[in-house]
Amino acid sequence: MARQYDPRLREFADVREAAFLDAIEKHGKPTLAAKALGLHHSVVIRALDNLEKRAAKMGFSPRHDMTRACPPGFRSRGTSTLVKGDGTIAMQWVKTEVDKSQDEAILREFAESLADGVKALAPITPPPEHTLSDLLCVYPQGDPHVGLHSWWAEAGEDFDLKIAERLMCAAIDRLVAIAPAAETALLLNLGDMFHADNQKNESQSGHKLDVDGRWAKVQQVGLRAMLHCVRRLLEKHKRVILRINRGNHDGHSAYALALMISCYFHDEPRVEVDLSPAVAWYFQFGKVLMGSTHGDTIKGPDMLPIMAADEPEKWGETTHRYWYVGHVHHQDIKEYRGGTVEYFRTLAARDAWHAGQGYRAGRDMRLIVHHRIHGEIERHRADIGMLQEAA
Ligand SMILES: [Mn+2]
Repeated sequence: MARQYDPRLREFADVREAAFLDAIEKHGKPTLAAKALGLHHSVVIRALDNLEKRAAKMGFSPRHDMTRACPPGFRSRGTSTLVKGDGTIAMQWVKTEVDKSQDEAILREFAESLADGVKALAPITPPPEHTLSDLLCVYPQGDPHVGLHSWWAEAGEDFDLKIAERLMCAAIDRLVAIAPAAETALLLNLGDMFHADNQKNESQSGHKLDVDGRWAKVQQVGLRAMLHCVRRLLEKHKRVILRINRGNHDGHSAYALALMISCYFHDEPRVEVDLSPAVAWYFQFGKVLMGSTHGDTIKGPDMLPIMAADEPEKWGETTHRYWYVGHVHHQDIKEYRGGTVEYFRTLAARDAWHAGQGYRAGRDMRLIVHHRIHGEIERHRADIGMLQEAA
């Protein structure tokens, strides 16, 4: 008589064994099933014998009255059956033990799940197909102050780590969406990326700061937000330049952040992270020369003469000159002989101290588009209200 296989064995079968069980059900006998599959019958029988042995280890062997399978991670250590005089079962003990052979698999799966959210170097973003080589998009990030904590009842506005990250990302999302397909983009952080430079939660001059989260956590959020911004720019622009100016709040952390991002994009030639530690930074694009600094050391009226002194050749080659500056948290553009100096607003809320001092500036982020010959030709704006609605 042909061997019978219990259909409940499917629960323990792999794909191949399940196919053998299906074929036996269809053709009646293992020999016929093997023939239909083009295999020798010993192959099918050996595979299903193995399946029965494996199921028995798990406590399932109906031919031996073992029908209580063990939970995952356990295996049967044996069963004791009390059989009555008429042959029926009066009682059965199913003894289980931890299946050590599955320990490693379970641990491995757990270890892999730990790494779910972790990515190593930057994934490659495919470059955009068409870009305009005469255009440059500048995305100035005015004083993000990641880590600042404000309470609306005291400061009139709420601000914390989550809000900071959401606003930075939403602003870039909106501005990149409306940006022209310029070949080159400059992500220009104007300083004070971080509210506090260390665990002491003090400014460089020793003033106590209102900080949300531990320093390490703030660093992680800042890095994550900046990586989002760079990757978003890579979708639209062929070449992305990142400059992070150091501010009066983050003299050390700002530079560490630039280093981290340069390592992250080590294998991505489309990203250039500027690692100059200089306070004044210059960038030439055709007839356009721009300078950037946080603004706590050099003052506006001195900036254009300093540019001419620092970069006499670039000064001579260009006709459109701009300074992009942060620090004051409000909008201010002034034209001087030779160029303009522009201070930018921030997306960050004011803290309790600034609220008390009467600071009430608007909050937004800009995108400024330059032409290689004609200088600034258009600009766009993401207002805080739009970003709060979108979030
Ligand atoms: Mn600031």
